[in-house]
Amino acid sequence: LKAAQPTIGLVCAPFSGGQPRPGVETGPLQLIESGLVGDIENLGWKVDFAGADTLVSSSLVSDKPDPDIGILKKPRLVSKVNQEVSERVYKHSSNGQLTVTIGGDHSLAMGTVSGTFKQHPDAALIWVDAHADINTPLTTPSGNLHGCPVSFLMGLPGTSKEEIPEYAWIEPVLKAERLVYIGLRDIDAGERKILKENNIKAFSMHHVDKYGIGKVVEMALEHVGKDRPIHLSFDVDALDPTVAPSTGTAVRGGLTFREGHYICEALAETGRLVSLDIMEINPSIAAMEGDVQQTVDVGRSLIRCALGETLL
Ligand code: 4U7
Ligand code: MN
Ligand code: MN
Ligand code: MN
Repeated sequence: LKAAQPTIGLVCAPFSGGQPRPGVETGPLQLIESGLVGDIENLGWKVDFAGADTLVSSSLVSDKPDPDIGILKKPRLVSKVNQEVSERVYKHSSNGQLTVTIGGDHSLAMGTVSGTFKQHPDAALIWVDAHADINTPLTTPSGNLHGCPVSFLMGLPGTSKEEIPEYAWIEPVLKAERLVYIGLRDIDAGERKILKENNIKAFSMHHVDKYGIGKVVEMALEHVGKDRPIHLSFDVDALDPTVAPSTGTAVRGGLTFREGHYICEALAETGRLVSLDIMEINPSIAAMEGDVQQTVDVGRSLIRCALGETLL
């Protein structure tokens, strides 16, 4: 563990407004109640944690009218919550802490990445997900903002202050060459075009099969530049549904338990991880007994691995 960075800033984000399925807002509390804080302390970190129910803007804004903007659903709520998340993450980050944000739906990455990049403008973003989450207000087929955070962070067409002033606070901090995907297997037509036109590096499940996860992570780090601070945004639906069943947008053919953990371990090994998101655990989704506990346990162990548990 790095002596210069002995504290984890833990941000709890019990939020579901970026997508339609109830329950994902209870993911963070489940992680906390199952022992996440103790896990992190046992690894030798201090934990700076304001509590599990401290995200206030969600309740402040949710009872106000929030009509669709174009096709976008709950656009003001998602914006307000993320502005608050961004401030929280930035505060931890500017105090030299490694930030861990537990969601909640993946629209929350608008806030986490904004907050991280304010402190570390030269950072790289590693996005582990079945989906690219790079739809714009003009391309999204669903209007669900958990499928759009990356486009706002990059300032793609449709996200500018002029086009959508409700999101004027988001700075387009993310350059295409600082972004890399791992685990993709469900991309919309509009997203495919964006990835291509912007030359964004993406390792799909095809590449994981072809090269193996070790080589994929090595190539991913090489692509973004080996010496940069790293923000890892991990959507648990990157994992195969047999590994992480309790999530809202499961897609079969995903990462194995070990492949998911390998990514976290390899990033821990770089010593350059400055921010980590674990997103989209939905404890209300279960086909079988044990699904929720299994998914929460996987979330906890991904976090432990990213914080150095398995480094020898
Ligand atoms: B998640 C989708 F159309 N692309 O935009 C969309 F397939 O954070 C899914 O990765 C987005 O879970 C999934 O709604 C968002 C859809
Ligand atoms: Mn996803
Ligand atoms: Mn996602
Ligand atoms: Mn999802």
